[in-house]
Amino acid sequence: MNKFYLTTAIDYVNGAPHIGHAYEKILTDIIARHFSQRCDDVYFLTGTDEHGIKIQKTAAEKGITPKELCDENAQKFKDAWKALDVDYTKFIRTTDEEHEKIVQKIFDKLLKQGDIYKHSYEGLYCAGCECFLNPKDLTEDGLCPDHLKKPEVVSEENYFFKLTKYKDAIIKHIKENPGFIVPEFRANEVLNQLEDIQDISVSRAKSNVQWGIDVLGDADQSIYVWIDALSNYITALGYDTENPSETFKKYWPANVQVIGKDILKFHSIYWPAFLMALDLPLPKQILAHGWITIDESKMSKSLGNVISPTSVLETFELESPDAFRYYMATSAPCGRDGNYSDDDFKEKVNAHLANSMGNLLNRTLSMLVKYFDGEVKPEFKDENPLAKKALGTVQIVKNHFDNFEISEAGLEIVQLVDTVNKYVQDNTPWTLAKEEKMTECGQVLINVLEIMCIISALIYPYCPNIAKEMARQLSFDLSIKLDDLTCDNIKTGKLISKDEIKPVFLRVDSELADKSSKK
Ligand code: ME8
Repeated sequence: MNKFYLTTAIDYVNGAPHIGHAYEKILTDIIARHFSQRCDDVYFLTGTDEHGIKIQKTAAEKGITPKELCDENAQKFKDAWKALDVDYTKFIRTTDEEHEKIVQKIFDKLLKQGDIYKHSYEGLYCAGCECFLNPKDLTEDGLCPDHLKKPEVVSEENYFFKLTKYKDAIIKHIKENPGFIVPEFRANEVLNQLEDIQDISVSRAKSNVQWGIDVLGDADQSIYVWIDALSNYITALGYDTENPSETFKKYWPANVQVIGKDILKFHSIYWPAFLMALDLPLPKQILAHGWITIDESKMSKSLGNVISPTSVLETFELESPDAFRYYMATSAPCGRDGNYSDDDFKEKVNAHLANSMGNLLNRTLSMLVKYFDGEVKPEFKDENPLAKKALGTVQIVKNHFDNFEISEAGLEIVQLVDTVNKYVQDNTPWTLAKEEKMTECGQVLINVLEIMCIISALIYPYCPNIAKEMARQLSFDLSIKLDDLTCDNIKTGKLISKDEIKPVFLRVDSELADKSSKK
């Protein structure tokens, strides 16, 4: 594997980020960090989707220009990702001049080659989805099933994309590539949707939607959001219809495109069709994650339960985002819906990160200092009974990541921690010390610390700050590739002194959670 290109959905900037947006960016960041431990060249793209009627309306309600609204909110997304240590390579905004220019050229090319044509149309438009809905997909009361709002009847002359021309090729691609849509059970949903697809509108009348990219040579039409939005994945790399950049040639096609289940249709039908029309290869995989609920309820402004990701860090006075990242990533298997609750958060991160993992390192290093003044003697390095399990876990974690089973991989790491904890309980190094079996005692401690090095590497994508602190105390080089991991990580000689030992993760205070639930 010599490069790994991965992308997230780009978020609408008509509001501030919430923990659903954060979930996706954290998942993608974890995948990016994991693959950076397996390959040298990872490119991680995220950004914001800034055009369309929704943004135009929100700006008008606030009495500001759409551009002002976009600038204000795009910054909030960037700030949130910084606070969550989402370490992207590039942040694209669809109002970036470069992006807008290339989208116009893409549209123009498709128009000239006959994939786009003009057509009068009357349809039901949902601003929440930014798309026309099929009457048969509405609820019994005629509402959009996702936004529970009545779509607007729109009658316009628009440009249409010949989606039907690509229907058979897309069906073939999905059937021949069972891993294209992850999780696989969603592929059937897409195949069903493909049954009755029609050509799609790809522009809106300027009289209705002003906040969009102009169609070249037709001042009455704006390019409608999906051609604009989806193209970000290639414009960010410097794609150009005539002269694609070296970066584009190097990274496209994407290895994985991470999106939410609600926008799978756009990514597994529209996007492949646009790419086929541009004669470009399709992304290798599309990962459709589930949605995050709050205390088992759908997050919504009307319920007043929308949580901002940074508010969780503030509520629990967390110094780093690691616990929140770990919690979100392990909240549910990737394609299923997950849930956030303050109590569950507190319980899980205290159990897994503080009591199990942090405590194990702290206790072991403290014993090394107490019994050996922090010194690793050559005779402590012996055959390690935990080696097989630990190196086996590395393989299992890699396999999980190959299938984007991020939650399962996280729980596998915690299981390894449990095994090591059990080894300590079974071998009682404190009793060995009391019995003056000092070599055996030292061996047990070093066997544990060797595995803690492996654990720090495995947990790094989820909890980069905790992992770095663990590695610091173990004098372990975290930049090692997973395939190079061995059970010979601890050097002989002085490892650590008493004042260098610090808890890697402090228990989340239960009083803080109680305070927050009473708010
Ligand atoms: O759909 N839980 O933008 P968006 C998990 N601009 N994920 C959630 C979520 C929740 N509660 N709510 C939203 C758009 N998401 C378009 C995308 S891509 C070319 C254009 C996810 O701001 C959602 O599934 O409505 C999507 O993947 C992302 O957040 C952005 O949603």
